[in-house]
Amino acid sequence: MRIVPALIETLRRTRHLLVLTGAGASAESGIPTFRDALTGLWSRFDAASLATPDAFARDPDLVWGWYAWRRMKALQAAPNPGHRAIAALAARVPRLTLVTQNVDDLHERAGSPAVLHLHGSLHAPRCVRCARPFDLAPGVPDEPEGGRRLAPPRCPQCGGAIRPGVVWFGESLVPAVLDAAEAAARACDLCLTVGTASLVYPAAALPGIARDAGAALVQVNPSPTPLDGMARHTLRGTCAEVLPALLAAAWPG
Ligand code: BJW
Ligand code: ZN
Repeated sequence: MRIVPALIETLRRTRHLLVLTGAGASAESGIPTFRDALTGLWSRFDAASLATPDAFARDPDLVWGWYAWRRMKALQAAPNPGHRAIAALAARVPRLTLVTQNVDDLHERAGSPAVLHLHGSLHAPRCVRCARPFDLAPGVPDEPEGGRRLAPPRCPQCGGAIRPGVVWFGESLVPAVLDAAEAAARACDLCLTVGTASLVYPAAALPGIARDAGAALVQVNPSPTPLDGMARHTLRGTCAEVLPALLAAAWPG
């Protein structure tokens, strides 16, 4: 992996680094990306058609079962060298804001504090009726490989159905989280996108906001993305190979 001297200089001079991650950041931890084909019970569906309020209203057991299975996969997964390199970057730059579209907690488990989760979390379900958080049983749920349909639990306070605490298509992001991410995009001098297809808004608008405010854009992705024409540097590789190499090139030893 060749990392050009200009990129090393940019990184070393960075005062406020915004890192925006997507599903590719967790791929090497064994969590399929959003656009990978589904397997098992869900092989007839695509992820985008399950991640909607309509899908949950139409068939709550199907959608809750899918999220229970994904929560199990996330709890069984471990952070990869890419997650760890991002946590290590925070010690190298004066300020780092980490914004993720991922609903797993692998950044936190790699040691990144204060992660802005634009699309919520697999681990924070809530009641559809009264919005109170619901306590999941601790530990890894005992889901069969391939998954199963599963009725959502009911809210102990009001009897409403419990839904995953994620942001589905057509739903608004939590305003305070989006505001903080946009403020970081306007304030950063380097925006590093990692493992995102950059197709889903408003997350996909953050690099453009950063660039319009004068930041350099750098992306890590093995495949082409809409940012290719906009990024100052594109590192064609996977997170777990590129990010540790970038860190070592900028701060050897
Ligand atoms: C690797 C790798 C490795 C692989 N290393 N890389 C403006 C224009 C057009 C449409 C809209 C717009 N504004 C809003 C919309 C509508 C919609 C939208 O964006 N639609 C687009 C599809 C066009 N947005 C919304 O509805 C948002 N809400 C909203 O805007 O509210 C106001 C509003 C409502 C209605 C109308 C207008 C405004 C909400 C979006 C919520 C997204 N939620 C999901 C599901 C979360 C829960 C769950 O996980 O189940 O979030 S969708 C899904 O996509 C998930 C992801 O976080 C998100 C982004 O995906 P990501 O991370 O980019 O992953 P992939 O899988 O797509 O790509 C993986 C990438 O990794 C690839 O590039 C690989 O190459 C790469 N890769 N291995 C590095 N090892
Ligand atoms: Zn309730």
